[in-house]
Amino acid sequence: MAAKRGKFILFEGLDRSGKSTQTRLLLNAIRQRGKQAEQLSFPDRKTLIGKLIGDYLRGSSKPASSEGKDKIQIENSETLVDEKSKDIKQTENESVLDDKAIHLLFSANRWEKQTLMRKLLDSGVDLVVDRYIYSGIAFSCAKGMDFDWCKAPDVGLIAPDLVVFLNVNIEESTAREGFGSERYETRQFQSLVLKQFQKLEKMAVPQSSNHSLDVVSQQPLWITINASQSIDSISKSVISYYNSLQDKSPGDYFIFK
Ligand code: NYM
Ligand code: MG
Repeated sequence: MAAKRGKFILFEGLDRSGKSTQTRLLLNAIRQRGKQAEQLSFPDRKTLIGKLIGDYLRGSSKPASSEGKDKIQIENSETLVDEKSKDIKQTENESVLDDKAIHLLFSANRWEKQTLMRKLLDSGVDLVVDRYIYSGIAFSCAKGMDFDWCKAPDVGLIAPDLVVFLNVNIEESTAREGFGSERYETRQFQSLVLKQFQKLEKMAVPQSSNHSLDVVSQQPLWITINASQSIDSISKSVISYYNSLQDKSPGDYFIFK
C-alpha cells in the first residue's frame, strides 16, 4: 500500500459538454508529473452489464417514459394491431428496458468496478472518471423517477474527492458534432437533465473562494465550471482545483450517502 492514496476526480455534465476532452487533459497533466493515473468511464460498456447498457442507449434516441406508459399502452391496445406488431418487431432489435431496470444496471456497472477502484486508489493511483453517481441520478430523475429511489442503489459507493461539473449551454452542446445519436440526446431531455444536475449541485459542498477544501466536510467538493470557455482555460482551472486537494491515506474515502 502507498503512503497516500490516489485522488478521485470526477467529470460530470450533459452529453457533449467536453468531459472526455477534459478527462484526457487532466490525465495527461497528472502523468506528466510522473504520478500514476487511470481513466474510467461510466457506463463502462465493455463489461457484460455495460453491453446491455450500450444496447439500450443505442436503441432509440427517445427517452423512455417514466413508468413505461408506452409499453403498457401497446399491451392494452386492441385496435392498433399493426402498430402492435411493428412495436414488437422493434423490441426484437432494440433493447427496451424498464426505467427502473436500466437505472439498476447503470448502478451495477459502477459496483462491478469498486474493487478495482479501491485497489488503484489504495496503491496511490489517481482516478480520473468520466460520469458516475451524479449522471445516474440526474438522467433517471429527468424521466420523473423518485430521487430517493434513484439514489439508493449507489449508497455505499466510493465517492469522488472532487466533482467537476462542466456547465455547458444547451444550444451549444446539442449543436456539437455527434449529438443526437443515442437515447437521451434530445434538446428537451437534456434540459430536464440539466435541472437535475442543478439540484444535485445545490446539495453538494459549495465551491470555496480560495480553492481550498472544506476540511470538516464529509462530502466531495463540487466545482461548476463554465464549459463554454476555451478548452485550455477549463483545463487550467481543473488543474488548480486538483492541486488544492488534500492528501489522504489508503482506505480513507468519502462514501456516497
Ligand atoms: N447515463 C450515464 C445514465 O443515464 N446513467 C448513468 O448512471 C450513467 C453513468 O448514459 N447520455 C447516461 C448519460 C449518457 C449516456 O454516457 C452515455 P456517455 O458518457 O455519453 O457514454
Ligand atoms: Mg454521450
